[in-house]
Amino acid sequence: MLTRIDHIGIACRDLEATVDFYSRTYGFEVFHTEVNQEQGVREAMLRINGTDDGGSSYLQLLEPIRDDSAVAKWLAKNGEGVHHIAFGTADVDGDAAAIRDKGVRVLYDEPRRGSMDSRITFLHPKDCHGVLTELVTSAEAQGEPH
Ligand code: CMX
Ligand code: CO
Repeated sequence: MLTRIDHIGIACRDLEATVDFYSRTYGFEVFHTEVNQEQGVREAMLRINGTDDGGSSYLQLLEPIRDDSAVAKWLAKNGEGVHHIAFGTADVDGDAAAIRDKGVRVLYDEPRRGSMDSRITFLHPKDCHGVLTELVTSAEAQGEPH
């Protein structure tokens, strides 16, 4: 079951400048940074709020590290802005399978590693009314009963 907004992914050209904007303008602080080689991004997670299932909601600021990455391709076409939304679930495997059965393309056969040791997969934006949609099971939620 999808129980919360885990994060909103925002594509940017300069991670430090974008972090600085969110920090100066709204007072949001960096909770975590990492490089995800597989996804081809440097990223900063800004924690916005806790959620009633014990998780959190974040902004995920994404700067591409390779020209052939999904975010680089998207930036070249659209410029900076909202790239995807991510829903949180305790069971990314089960939810992805159920959504695939409804005829929505799930991009990965098995969930991959996302921010902060989460497990993630994506739904094709063309099957989701134009919204690239990510499903996330956070590290904390892995192993919880669902
Ligand atoms: N939101 C909405 N539509 C999108 C999109 C996005 N983020 N990215 C691509 N599209 C649309 C394109 O506009 C294009 O539409 P048209 O055919 O109408 O022009 C179509 O989808 C195909 O796009 P493309 O530019 O040719 O790109 P690809 O097909 O090569 O890749 C996708 C699209 C979704 C398969 C790829 O971006 C992907 O695998 N995404 C998942 C991984 C990812 O985004 N990783 C970065 C984030 C990591 C993280 O969150 O941790
Ligand atoms: Co994401």
